[in-house]
Amino acid sequence: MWRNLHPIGRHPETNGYRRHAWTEADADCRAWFKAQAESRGLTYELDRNGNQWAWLGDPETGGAIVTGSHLDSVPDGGAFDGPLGVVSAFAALDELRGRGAEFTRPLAITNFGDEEGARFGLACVGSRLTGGHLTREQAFALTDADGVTLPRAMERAGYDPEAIGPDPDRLSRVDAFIELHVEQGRALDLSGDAVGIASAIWPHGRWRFDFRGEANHAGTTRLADRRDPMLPYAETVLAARREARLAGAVATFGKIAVEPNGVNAIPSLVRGWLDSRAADQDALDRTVTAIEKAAREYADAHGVDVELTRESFTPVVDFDHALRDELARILGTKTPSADLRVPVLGTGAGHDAGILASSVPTAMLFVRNPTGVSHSPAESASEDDCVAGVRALADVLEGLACK
Ligand code: HGY
Ligand code: MN
Ligand code: MN
Repeated sequence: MWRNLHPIGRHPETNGYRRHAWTEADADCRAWFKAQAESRGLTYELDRNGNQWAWLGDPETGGAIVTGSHLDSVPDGGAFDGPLGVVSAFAALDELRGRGAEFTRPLAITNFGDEEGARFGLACVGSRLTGGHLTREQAFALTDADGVTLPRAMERAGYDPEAIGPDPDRLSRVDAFIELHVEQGRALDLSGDAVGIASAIWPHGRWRFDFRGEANHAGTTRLADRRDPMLPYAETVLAARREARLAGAVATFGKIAVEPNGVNAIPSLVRGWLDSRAADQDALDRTVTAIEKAAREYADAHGVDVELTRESFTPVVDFDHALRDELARILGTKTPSADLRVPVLGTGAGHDAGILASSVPTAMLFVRNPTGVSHSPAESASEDDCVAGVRALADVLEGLACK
């Protein structure tokens, strides 16, 4: 499975993945998912928001246990973020069939679309639409860097954008959603464990800073006469690091767009995107407020205007305690290798399980990432740890959905 998913959307020079929503690479990943589902005799289904479901048993029965993740990536992302959860779900089903497990309720494996928001800027579009956290109007207004709107992109990929919307009936038939994901951090590497259980997801968001100055000639304009938006942008990036450190948060300016983007032209506009996260809402609010205040002061000092727009936000997710503890019980007792202790850990990374947590009980399993590096071609996980993850997921699914 891994080998025939691996080459899809990988860039030959960087070896990073460019599996962005509703592109050809995304279509190829979706074709892979459909083939895996059908080769196992599962009932393949596409929901109104373009999320893919592979069913064992009749979803109408209700009480389904669902597991899966996403297949899309950030620009030049790694191989594991998302795909490990989907591949492990199919592999865990294979393992359970090998054990002769008898399912007492429906099981579904899912691929949630556009989790990374790499193309349209909003994270978890597929699960947000399904969970009713994104209205049609908001979704229809999403636009990529080339001005293509989400509905146009969906249409070009052969999907009907008119169908999108909340799907409460579907979610009412789900008893629990479990997402296995490569850890995006080093907690398991430091604790020496192959698998962990998620406790919470930090509140996190994305804000766009638009610094508007005055385009002019780079060679003939006196320094005193400039209104250069690049300067307050640069000072704001340094302020973001300072304020995050003070608040014990994280803040990243990882994306910038400059107009007209000419070497010999003072920019008219510099757009910078801030990603900020913190263990609690108060620390996040303090960080972003301080960065915004600094940005306005710097902009004023350079005669530049600045506008701030919040493009994406996910409040803190405290995963369902009963389900979390049930996973710990199952893994603590069922896992054959007694040395597989399963620590419970928080994360700063967003996930579909976080979005769906407000609709159904959700939980996450993390697989050790030996360097913690993610959102990079260098992202890795050992085969042994990935197998331990599949076994743990199989144990959890057996404990929740089988006799
Ligand atoms: O940004 C995140 O935390 C996730 O990878 N979408
Ligand atoms: Mn990611
Ligand atoms: Mn992910």
